[in-house]
Amino acid sequence: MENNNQHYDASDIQVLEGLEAVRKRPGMYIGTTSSRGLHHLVWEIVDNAIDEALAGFCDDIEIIINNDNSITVKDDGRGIPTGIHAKTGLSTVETVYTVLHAGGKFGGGGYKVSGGLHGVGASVVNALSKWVEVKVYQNGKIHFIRFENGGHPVGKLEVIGECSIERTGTTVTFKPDPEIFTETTIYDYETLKERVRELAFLNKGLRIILCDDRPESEKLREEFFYEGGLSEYIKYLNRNRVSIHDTIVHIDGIDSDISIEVALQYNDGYNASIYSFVNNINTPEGGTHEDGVKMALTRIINNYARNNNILKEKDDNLSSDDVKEGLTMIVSCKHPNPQFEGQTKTKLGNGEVRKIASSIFGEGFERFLLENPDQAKIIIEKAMVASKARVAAKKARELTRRKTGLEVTSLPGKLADCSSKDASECEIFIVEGDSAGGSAKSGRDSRTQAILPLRGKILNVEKARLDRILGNNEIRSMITAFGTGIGEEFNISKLRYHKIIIMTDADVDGDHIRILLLTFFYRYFRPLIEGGYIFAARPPLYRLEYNKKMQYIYSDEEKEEVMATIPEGTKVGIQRYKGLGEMDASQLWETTMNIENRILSKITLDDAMIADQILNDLMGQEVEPRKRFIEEHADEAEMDV
Ligand code: 1YM
Repeated sequence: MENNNQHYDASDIQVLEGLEAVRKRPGMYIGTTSSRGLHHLVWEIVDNAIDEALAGFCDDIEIIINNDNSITVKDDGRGIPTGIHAKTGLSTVETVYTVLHAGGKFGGGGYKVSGGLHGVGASVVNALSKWVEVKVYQNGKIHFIRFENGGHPVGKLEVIGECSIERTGTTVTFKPDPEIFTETTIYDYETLKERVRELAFLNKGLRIILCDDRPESEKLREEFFYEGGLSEYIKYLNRNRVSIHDTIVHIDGIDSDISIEVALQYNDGYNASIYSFVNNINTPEGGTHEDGVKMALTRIINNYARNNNILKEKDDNLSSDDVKEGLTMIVSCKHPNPQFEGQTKTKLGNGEVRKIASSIFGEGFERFLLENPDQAKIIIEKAMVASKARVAAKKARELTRRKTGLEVTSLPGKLADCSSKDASECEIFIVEGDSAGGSAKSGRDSRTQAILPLRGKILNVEKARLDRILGNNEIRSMITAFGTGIGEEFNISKLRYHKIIIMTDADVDGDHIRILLLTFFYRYFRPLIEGGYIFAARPPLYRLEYNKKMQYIYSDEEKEEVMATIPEGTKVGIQRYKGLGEMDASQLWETTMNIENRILSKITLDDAMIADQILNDLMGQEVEPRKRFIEEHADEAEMDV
């Protein structure tokens, strides 16, 4: 390798050592080398293009899944600087792609707003790729550099052709290294599409095109461009809901380099759907940006209701829960130096943001109410009704509370509790149907495993308010069994089982029940999901018998794999399990409940969020399309551990 830098040996070695460190511990840089990590690489590159768009130099981004599952990302920005970088003596392009954390520090001016959770940039993608090619269109020339085998440059950045002087931009193609991504190197179009859509909503006016050039995909090409940004996002989220006022409230402002953008609209439902983002990253645990906006929402609604004598002197203030009923809202904050906190580092911690978000949103929302008195009235009426229902719910809730002292409310009759009182070792299986419940009861380890059979369909909590939800027997049994209480009384330290395991049939009805349960947990027991207490059991789909051997199979792919290893001619007995009820107690124990060989999927907030969205998409649909939809999408609401 030739290099003008006199210290070239030392710095060269340093650079390669840096990239080597990424290859040794990829998890530290991209979280995981599973499919999720594979897709993460795309966002690391796309983020650089989005930063260029946010800086005002780029309008179009194109993402292509190529034939060989390599990815091309193109933008029409200024192009990564091509000159020699003073510190490294290498071209800036090479520097950005080989020096860890090289990102914006080299560019100077403007801060980097986008960037994934790990925000580590192009050099990490390079380190984890079989090869990378970068083309920069600048000053009428096409500059090119290629890297191979984890970031080794094949040559220097060189001019390989000419282009029109107007043409500028960066095109990057990378091929993830199968030695790193051992689980899969196949890109999933739908996964990319979800995030691309989100990015387009979050960055109004930015056009993102997604293409799938793989032959089996029949050349998919979709364009995502939302002139209205967050307003269109709200419209999209509310597409299956009935809104109660016409105008989507859309407010934005900047203070001390921190920008806040909020859009909202109320619907006739009872739940709140609030999504917040910092620098285009979802913050499911919320944080100061979300808090500030929620505080202002409650404050402004109460002020307006008092000033207009809708709330009388004797009335209590509307609570934060009251004003959230039926609310769909997105809060997007762009911050030069965000601090992330919380269990999953997805909660904004910067204190100064609370006040800024509250005052920017508060001012805008107050103006909206004053200028739109008809809509203001509808919104406030809704909160008033919610407030009355809250009182009714409180009464209903008392029925589910396990009373203290002499008045001990018994656990639900259907529950077969475990004998251990040490919650950390206790599990509760929520089982679909009485017959499976029976097998589970006789098969279990009764010291640590409790069984709660569910009889009827559980209520769709998207369609009911808390008081009605608490009237549902199946739901009441669960709440009582968990021991935590619900709503304002929720107390996680009273949780009686540290594993809550959903055990449903591997069919459409089972999927439906699981989606209903996940939605219920997502809406009312979110800390249980965040704390990692919720799981789905994975019962086997088949039992194979061949050569006097017996084997349980958990997926169709696994079945294919195993069948391929069995020589033709061999007699194979295949039993397909349609439901848990078909297994006797010892089979159920052996395959699905025994800690030694069972498979559990831990439910993440993402999974639950998807379940909630699936349910929303289903509302109001006929039964048949609903079943079909569940069949197609149920897998999305589950993730493997
Ligand atoms: C397909 C990926 O990387 N676009 C891109 C990257 C950069 C710039 C423009 C850019 C940034 C700046 C100045 C600046 C980057 N530059 C750097 C660095 N698309 C893609 N488009 N001029 C051009 O930040 O000041 C890092 S990324 F560090 F070299 F400036």
